[in-house]
Amino acid sequence: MAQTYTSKNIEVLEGLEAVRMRPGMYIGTTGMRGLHHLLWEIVDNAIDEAVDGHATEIIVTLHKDGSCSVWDDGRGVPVDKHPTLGISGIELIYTKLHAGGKFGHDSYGYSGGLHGVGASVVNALSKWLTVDSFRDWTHWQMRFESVYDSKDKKLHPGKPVTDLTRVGNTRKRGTLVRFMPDEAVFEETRFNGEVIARRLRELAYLNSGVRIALSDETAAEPQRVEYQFDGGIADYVRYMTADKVAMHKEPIVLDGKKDDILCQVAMQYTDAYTESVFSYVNNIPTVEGGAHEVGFRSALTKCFNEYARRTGALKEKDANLSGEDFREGLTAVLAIKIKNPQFEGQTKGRLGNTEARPAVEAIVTQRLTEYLEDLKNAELAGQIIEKSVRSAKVREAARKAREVARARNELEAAPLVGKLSSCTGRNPQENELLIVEGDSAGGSAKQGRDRRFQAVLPLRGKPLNAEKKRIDQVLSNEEFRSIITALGTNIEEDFDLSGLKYDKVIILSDADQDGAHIRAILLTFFFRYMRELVAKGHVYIGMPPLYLVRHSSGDRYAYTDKELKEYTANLKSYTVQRYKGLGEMNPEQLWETTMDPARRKLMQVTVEDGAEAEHMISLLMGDKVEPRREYITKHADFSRVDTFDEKRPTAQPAASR
Ligand code: 2B7
Repeated sequence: MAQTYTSKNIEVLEGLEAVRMRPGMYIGTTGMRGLHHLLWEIVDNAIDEAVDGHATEIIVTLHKDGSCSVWDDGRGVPVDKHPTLGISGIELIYTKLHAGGKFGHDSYGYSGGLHGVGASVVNALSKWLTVDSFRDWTHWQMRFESVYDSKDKKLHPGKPVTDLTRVGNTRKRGTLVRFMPDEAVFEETRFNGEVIARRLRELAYLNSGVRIALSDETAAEPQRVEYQFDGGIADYVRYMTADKVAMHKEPIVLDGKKDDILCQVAMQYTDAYTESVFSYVNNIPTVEGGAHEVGFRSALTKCFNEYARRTGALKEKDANLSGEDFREGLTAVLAIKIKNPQFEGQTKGRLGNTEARPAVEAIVTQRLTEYLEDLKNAELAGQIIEKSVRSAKVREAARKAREVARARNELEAAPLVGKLSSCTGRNPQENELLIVEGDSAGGSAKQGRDRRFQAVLPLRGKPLNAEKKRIDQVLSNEEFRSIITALGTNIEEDFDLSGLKYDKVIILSDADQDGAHIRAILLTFFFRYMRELVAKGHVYIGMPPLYLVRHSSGDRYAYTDKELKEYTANLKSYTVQRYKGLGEMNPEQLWETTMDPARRKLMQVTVEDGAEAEHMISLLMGDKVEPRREYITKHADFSRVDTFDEKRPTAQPAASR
């Protein structure tokens, strides 16, 4: 990865050619993620300019020709010649690897760049790129292209094809960068407006006051969204708790700076039973946590325990409450800025800088202590302590109950008999569990499946809403118990992925509102109690077809209304059968349409955007019915659901066996 790539290598590979040769080293992948990474690199520069106090607005535009541009109203990229290199600031930034980036000077204090690459990488991976700098009443422009040289038979990426040109006078100030991702590099070059809007909104929360707009000109109807949150991460927390019952109206805000580490916290308590802490480092989500989260958690535990003793809620003889108890019902955003972030872990989502722990701990301890000492806050503080004491009692009771259950081996025995139809294959990596809504569809799935690798677990009725139950109630629910037992991973702090018996856990529910609700409940359960299962990409949603088109040339299944239109566009006499539920299909049809790995459509559920998932869960599962109904009718599911293509050549249709 980028870490092992030293400046020595760069010299050997000379400039931007190196980026072309190994794009993955700089942007991770050449798939959708990598494509968007290009945009984030440019947006990062605009954000830096804004956070530094020179720009107030950023506009991202998706153009009809497939290119993308970013505007900020900052100082404009410098155009004067570099004293020793003899080229303009623009040329330097866009053609020299790492200029101004990770290895360069730090004109900006805290750089984000997950891979430490800059604008030059974007240029290297683009067909063309233009930079307009509006500075000192002058509009400057320069254009770069990836050009093929017939003499040396080589592609030269990111070459200047114009001089730095004085376009004319201007009253504007700012920078406009427009680029066209090269389809020779990327598997897919179409930007996803939703992904971009979501990230821009996140950036708007994390950088309070900055106005960030997205203008999508690629759609039939041009669309524009604009985000600006003067309350910053406090607004973000409010957004996430919007449909929960909050204990207090205003999120608690704590911030400070220590040893060059800037730290901001916003937190709010609700009547939920789970905790939702989201952390960021230099605007990058740290989904795997790290030193800063550890510091935050220990400060919280320490401060509240001290406060509980000082106010007499905890007696001398009492043991301290555990951190978990103080985090029950907590929704929090922790955002820090640090000079040389070290991202570690499987998805580079964990902060490794050990110095972040004591710094964050000190800042939060100091600020939270001040907050608790303020008499204005005494009532809320008391409520939080009370709630935490209750939580500790319940947790202790649940732990005892679980121990008893474990001793009786209850989780392994009775409820499953006759429900789960396991598969014959013994390799968990090849096996999948189909969780099927309803007994009748469950029956068809059992008959239609390939029993060598497909296990079926039918669900009777609706499992209870995991969002609103305590762990002991979830554990006593038969539907959830059978899922936990079938998967073999256990839950929460006992969760152990190595016990997983199925590589894919596939939810099969009807394509109606009830089906959507059941799906949402199951996803919530996985998200809350087996988050790693979701994070590691084991959870999928099976998509049953909506229609069967019968025609003399053969029958065809349509999975969307769009497909139906396409399939029937040139047909003369045909009939359309609409499927309302999985139960309407016979075993063979169910296999063909929804279970056969070669033909089915699966969506992989990911939790890249935990905060967004959090908001959607509270919408889907919360007490307020109206927003939920609206949401379900508008969207299919929570979180980011990616379409997923798969190939499993070993599987045979049930009918042919
Ligand atoms: C580290 C490099 C990339 N840069 C500057 C100054 C302003 C500035 C930029 C920018 C993205 C798309 C619109 C500094 C910093 C280069 O040096 S980059 N604005 N905006 C940007 O790229 N937006 C700058 C000191 C004095 N004057 C200008």
